[in-house]
Amino acid sequence: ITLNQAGFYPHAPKIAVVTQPVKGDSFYITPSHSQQIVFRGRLGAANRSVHSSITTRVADFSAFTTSGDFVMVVPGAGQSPAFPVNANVYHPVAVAALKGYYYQRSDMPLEARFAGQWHRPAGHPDTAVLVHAGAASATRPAGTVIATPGGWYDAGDYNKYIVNSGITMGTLLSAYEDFPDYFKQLNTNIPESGDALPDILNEAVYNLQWMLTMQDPADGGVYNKCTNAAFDGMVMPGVTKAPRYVVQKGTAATLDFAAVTAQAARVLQPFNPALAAQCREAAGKAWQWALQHPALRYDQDSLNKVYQPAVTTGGYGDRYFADEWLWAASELYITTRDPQFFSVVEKHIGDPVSLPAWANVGMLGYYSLLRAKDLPGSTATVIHQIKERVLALANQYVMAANTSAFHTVMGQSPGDFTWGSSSVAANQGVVLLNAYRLTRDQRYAYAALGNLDYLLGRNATTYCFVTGIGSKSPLHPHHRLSIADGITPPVPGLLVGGPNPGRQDKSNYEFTEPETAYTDNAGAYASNEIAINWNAPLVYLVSGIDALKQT
Ligand code: 9MR
Repeated sequence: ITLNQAGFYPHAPKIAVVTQPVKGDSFYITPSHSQQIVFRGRLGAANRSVHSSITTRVADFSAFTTSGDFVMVVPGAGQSPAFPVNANVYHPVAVAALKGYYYQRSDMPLEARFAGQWHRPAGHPDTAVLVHAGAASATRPAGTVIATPGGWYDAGDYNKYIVNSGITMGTLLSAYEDFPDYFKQLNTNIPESGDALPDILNEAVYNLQWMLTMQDPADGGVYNKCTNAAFDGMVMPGVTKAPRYVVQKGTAATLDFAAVTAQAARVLQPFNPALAAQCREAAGKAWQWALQHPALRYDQDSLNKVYQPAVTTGGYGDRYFADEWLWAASELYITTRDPQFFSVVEKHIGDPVSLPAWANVGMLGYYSLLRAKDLPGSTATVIHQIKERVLALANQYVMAANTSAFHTVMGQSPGDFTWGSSSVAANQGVVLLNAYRLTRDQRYAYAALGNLDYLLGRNATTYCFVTGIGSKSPLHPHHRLSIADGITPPVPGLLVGGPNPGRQDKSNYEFTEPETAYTDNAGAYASNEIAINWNAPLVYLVSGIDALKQT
């Protein structure tokens, strides 16, 4: 019996999904510490999943609105894990998901008063990083030493990638821009808590300060990443002293940087005008560099044929830049109101736009344009078109949820189960919350909630995909910190990648169908790693839902 292990709101849809055959039609709910039946319901018709050989029966108990701790019993199928029903069930998830970034901080010690049992020394200082041969320029020849400290580790590895920071920061800054009052109250107990900035911005500024160091002041271009030549072993960060490098600048990194710094400039303006001004200037310089290098790919394999040492860490080597142009132009336009940027938005308005992913960021520009206040009337036609597109996608999602075996939007297309599939579910939820904000049509909010249900347990694997949350969550994520720290529970608040039938890690998977190809094994990096770009839409989704329940 799979369900959202974090629990349910008293007055929202509540669905459990039974994944084994049962003869009867009935289910009931009891308090977790008594046999008294407090709700009885009927299972829905059998529904064969299109992503596995599982046949499901839906147990809809939305009509049950009592707060407390409960279990569901399905005669013939046993009972569910205990789950709470109350108005705050997702708040701890929202706090944990944002706090997850603190644990990824690279260059500062994590103190026990903030990190609890996961306290640890600082990791990589990155105060003396080499300019890689493939990144050499006139002012910075190969081997030049630069400082590029701070920022979050990307994932289970200890490298810092601008492209992936881009979508992550854009998503977090958008969460703040969409729910500012909520985030002004949200305290994650980090060293900066209690200062003038909301903690989501404190956390984002930590990574922003690093991103700013990745821009070459001579020309405005931005290095693709700060990295080891090869992945570190499964050790604590900073234990190995392998040289660190910045590698070739690229158009995706530079435009993502421009988008993030442009957005940060307007978000930070009320809190830190000096940093905001620095960001605005950095964004402009990055844009200028991109105009000079409109389609320069970071092509690691080709670079490795020419330059030493070979770099074999994550590539994030996007080759299609129209969406980065759209996103950067959108953010720069909103922040500066300079019409040159809007003309680039208009140029790309006919481009296909799909769900956000690290290589697909156009939608982030859409979100910002839809949110922006007081845009000139001349933009109205374009904004209208964008709104129609977001709503069309959301409508397609809502329709899919009603018929799918787990009653989720997730899985509406076979491609949903890919590397980082959890972020697909989370980003679909973000699309839906944007549609809800545009229309206040509750169907969108409920469909978003359905994908949160998916992430927190109502799925074919029976796992809640966020470490430390619920009754069954990953214990062995592919996360060097969690593996090497000697602490039994993994670092909490981290969203694992989720089912991925590609299984590129070649680990042993007990289940291999699209929606079951997940294994809680530390070697299974293709389904059980964590990553900053996956946690960000989780932060948006769960915080947005927690924020909207008031309204
Ligand atoms: O999330 C990335 C996924 O879309 C790619 O298919 C995969 C292979 O290139 O890489 C993933 O990103 C990894 C990055 O390259 C290195 N750090 C860990 C990331 C998550 O697995």
